[in-house]
Amino acid sequence: MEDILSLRHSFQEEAESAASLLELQHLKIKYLGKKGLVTARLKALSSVPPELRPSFGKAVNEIKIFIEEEIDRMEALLKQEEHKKRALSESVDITLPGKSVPFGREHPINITLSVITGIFASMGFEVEEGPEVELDYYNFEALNMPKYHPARDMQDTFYVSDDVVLRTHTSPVQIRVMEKRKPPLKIIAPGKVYRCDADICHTPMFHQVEGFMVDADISFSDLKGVLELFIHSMFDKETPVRFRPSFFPFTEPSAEVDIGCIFCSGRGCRVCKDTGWLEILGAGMIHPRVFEFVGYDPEIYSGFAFGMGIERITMLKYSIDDIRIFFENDLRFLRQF
Ligand code: 2NM
Repeated sequence: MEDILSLRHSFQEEAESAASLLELQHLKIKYLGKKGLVTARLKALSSVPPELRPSFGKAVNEIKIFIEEEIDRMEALLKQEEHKKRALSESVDITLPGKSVPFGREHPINITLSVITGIFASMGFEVEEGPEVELDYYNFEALNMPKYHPARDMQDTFYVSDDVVLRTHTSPVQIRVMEKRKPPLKIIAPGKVYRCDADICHTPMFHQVEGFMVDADISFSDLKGVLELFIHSMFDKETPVRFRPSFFPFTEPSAEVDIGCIFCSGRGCRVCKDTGWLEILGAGMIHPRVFEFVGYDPEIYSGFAFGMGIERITMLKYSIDDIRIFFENDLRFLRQF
């Protein structure tokens, strides 16, 4: 009985100094485990003289229950304390200012592109895209620029291999569309184009929107109407528009389209080089030879096409005088749009 009493004392002492759930777990094993101190007493019951057995058995049982209850109680206590400590250390100070996530914004080139696309969409044009790495055939051949044609030199082409180039304009998209589909077609093709050239007016990659309309009986008047409406939506409704004769291998006749200088209202300034006009588009009636390449009968179908540089139009709209700033990703520039 003394043994049981001292067991109770040593347990109580150890229990008091148990400061964590882990220590309590060790204590439980030490006393109640398979090789535990209380378990050993229970096993020893058979070697106790028969007359003492009932009282000894009762005492061992009582201490077993006592230890079990004590451990359960302490476990609950320690769990509560640990929970409190965690809640305190993990608490959030809701008075602190939040961490703000800076918003991204649209690049000025994409802003202009959206405006242009929106204007043509309102006239019923569809948007089509195509590959930037393009076959020589689609970039030149089918656009009436055979090998060794002088117009190819003007375009400063990046060659990938003998018959593969980085597209120098988005016209190859139009060829691919015409090959696949039948008129009537009203399509614009926006995207990146590549020319080996770099100064304040040129970057080796820039953006273009080209477009075309093909059906029976499409005339130069349709070209003028569509482009004038476009220009008057893009710039002021009163902006003067002028068509000048020009040359492109894929159109005949061809024209360059100018608007009255938006900086000096045509009086003459540094931007328009004292001409009073700014060139913003190239256009023309699609060459019959282009129609033959895509399998359209030029006796039945006619159409117009046009092309413009997005950077140039964006520079005019926002008075930007160096094209390279679009691609430097200086946030002080990009945040102004
Ligand atoms: C321009 C100017 C004139 C043009 C022609 C074609 C096609 F594929 F239909 F023949 N697409 N784009 C064109 C015509 C582009 O850019 C200054």
